[in-house]
Amino acid sequence: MRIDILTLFPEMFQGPFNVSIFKRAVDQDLIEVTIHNIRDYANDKHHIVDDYSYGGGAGMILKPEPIFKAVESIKSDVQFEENIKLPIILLTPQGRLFSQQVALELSEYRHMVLICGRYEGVDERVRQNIANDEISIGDYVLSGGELAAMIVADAVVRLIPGVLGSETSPLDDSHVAGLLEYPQYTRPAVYNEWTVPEILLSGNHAKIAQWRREQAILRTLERRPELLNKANLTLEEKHLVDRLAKQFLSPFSDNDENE
Ligand code: 6GU
Repeated sequence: MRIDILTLFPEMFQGPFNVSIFKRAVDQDLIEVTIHNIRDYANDKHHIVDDYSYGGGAGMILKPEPIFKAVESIKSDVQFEENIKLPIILLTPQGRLFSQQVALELSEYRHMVLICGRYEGVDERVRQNIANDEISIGDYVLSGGELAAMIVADAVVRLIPGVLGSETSPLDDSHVAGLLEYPQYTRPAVYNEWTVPEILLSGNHAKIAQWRREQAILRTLERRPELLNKANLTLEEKHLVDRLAKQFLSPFSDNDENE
């Protein structure tokens, strides 16, 4: 996958993209990331990228021309084909909410462009005529889209086949199955008198798988019960949820197993 990122602060991307999984993906040519400084596409002498808001009000607005020029340059660079959709995504608190589902959707593309908004906003014509998608990473306000772009890129890149080692499947991740992850332990089996659940040491793989599934369901029920509505649960697991909900979550529960 090719990822082009438009930003006023290219240096912000140096850290996260040069370590670990991301770096390995670049080194193995599984992804190609190009960071573009929006300022380089401003043609005027002073490379001005922002201006006052029409109608007044505090704060500067990102101008449309440099962003338009940067995107045009990327399109011509890759011999943009009209009939292949190229996601051109504006990172903004007004966008659709990012999720594992959105990451999965984006990981199917061969190329994506991320535009990092800054200052008080971006000229509306960028939304209307240049971007074809807008993404927010949550209901809070960041100083700019850069951190959001890194988060989107990270979540998408690790879903590209070959990026994670063969042992780790992204399909086991939290949220993929609609559940939070089960508790995990490594050696030592006893640390400060804190023990690892015995079943994990039993070697009984079927029992372990069942325990993990139940723990994932229980944890999701305790922390993010709304996720259970979308999780793919068997009928048996739905009954388990009902039982657990009664047992652990209801203040009126009498813990009657035979109910
Ligand atoms: Cl994508 N940008 C900014 N500036 N703030 C955000 C965001 C994006 N997502 C959540 N908050």
